[in-house]
Amino acid sequence: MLGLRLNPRVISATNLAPVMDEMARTGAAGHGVRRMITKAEFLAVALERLARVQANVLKQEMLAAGGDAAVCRGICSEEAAETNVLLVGSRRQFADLLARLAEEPFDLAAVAAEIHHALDAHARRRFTIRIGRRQLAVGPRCALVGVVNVTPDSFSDGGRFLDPQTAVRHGRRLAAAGADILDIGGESTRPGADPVPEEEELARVLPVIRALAAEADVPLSIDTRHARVAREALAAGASLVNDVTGLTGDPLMARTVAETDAGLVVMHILGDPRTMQQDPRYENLMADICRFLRRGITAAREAGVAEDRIIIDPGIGFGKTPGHNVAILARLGELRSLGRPIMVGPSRKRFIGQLTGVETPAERTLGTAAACALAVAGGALLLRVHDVAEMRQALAVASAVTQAAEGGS
Ligand code: HH2
Repeated sequence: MLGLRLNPRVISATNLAPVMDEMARTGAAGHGVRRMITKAEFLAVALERLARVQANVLKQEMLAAGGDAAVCRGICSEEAAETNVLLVGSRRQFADLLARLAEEPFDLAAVAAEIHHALDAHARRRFTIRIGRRQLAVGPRCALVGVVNVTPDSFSDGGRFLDPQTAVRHGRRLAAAGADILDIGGESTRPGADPVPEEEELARVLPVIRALAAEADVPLSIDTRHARVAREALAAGASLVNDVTGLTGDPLMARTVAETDAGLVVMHILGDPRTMQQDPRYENLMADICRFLRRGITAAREAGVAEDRIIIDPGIGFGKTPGHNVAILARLGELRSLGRPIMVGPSRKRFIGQLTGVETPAERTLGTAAACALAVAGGALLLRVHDVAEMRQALAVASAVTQAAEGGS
């Protein structure tokens, strides 16, 4: 039930914890509070490409439930064959709508099931991610993924950790500073970067993975687009594959992950690293990212990757203008509709330089902390960062405030 057909997205929801608190202070009975809270939570759900008859019945039923629905103007007069739909209402009104749709023909029970799944997924705050033989619990606590770039040309630390021993020392330091995962990469995916031959990528990452696997007590992730590199890195001790192509690159990647018990990061990218920053355009930014990630999750599951091993990532900077990156952070919560934990990697990226005027990537730590804190407020549960100790501090505050606002399960 991944909603590939309608690509449903829950657009907004109010913070419930303060409302619950104030209701309880009135002395109202517990069951009364639970009933009333469903009226206090306001939701908007976007659906794509509904057939005319479905859209018309859906609108009628949402109006009957006390909510409202926007559809394309020509849909009643039969000028349009299909339409996108935006439903707005309280959680109670959505529950009423779903009950009504279950009785309707025209495959509306299936539409109801997709909306139901997206609403449930959006409300979820805790996940246990399976990564190899380990389990990582996230929500409300956020996990930090420390970056170990064994490359000569990464945008922020290229060349600093190319020597394996230096890279291992760096990984050790990040783990000691509180990294929950170390993400090791041997190919820069910065805008305009040239691909690296697989042999070279392997020669860079394998010694580092072997050494860290022997001593570090944290799961190791391999940041690669290549199934062969992923396979050999997993054999050397990694247990998570971070595929920045979201399974659209190497056709063997999904099967490679499925054949092991590794976790998988499905990241959104528009185009490929060489060309991705040449005038990136979206029809509907969040809908397009959401659809891409749904396809990635579906491809992973069809290849045999268990759902509880999958993490999603909107891919900050991968085929995005600064405006796109800011909009993604502002609307990150919509990706909760997919029901998988969200990872975000804003660390030191160019949009932070453009917003702050700070030219040197390594000096963008404070801008990164702000981006990470806001990502957490939007629902991120894993942050991929270069500066682990500093971000641990920022996240401690951001997680506490977010939890106080949301409560939630
Ligand atoms: N960003 C980079 C690389 N890998 N993976 C995920 N899942 N999400 C990201 O945002 C992400 C990523 C780019 O950062 P970095 O590794 O520091 O640079 P480079 O690609 O130049 O090595």
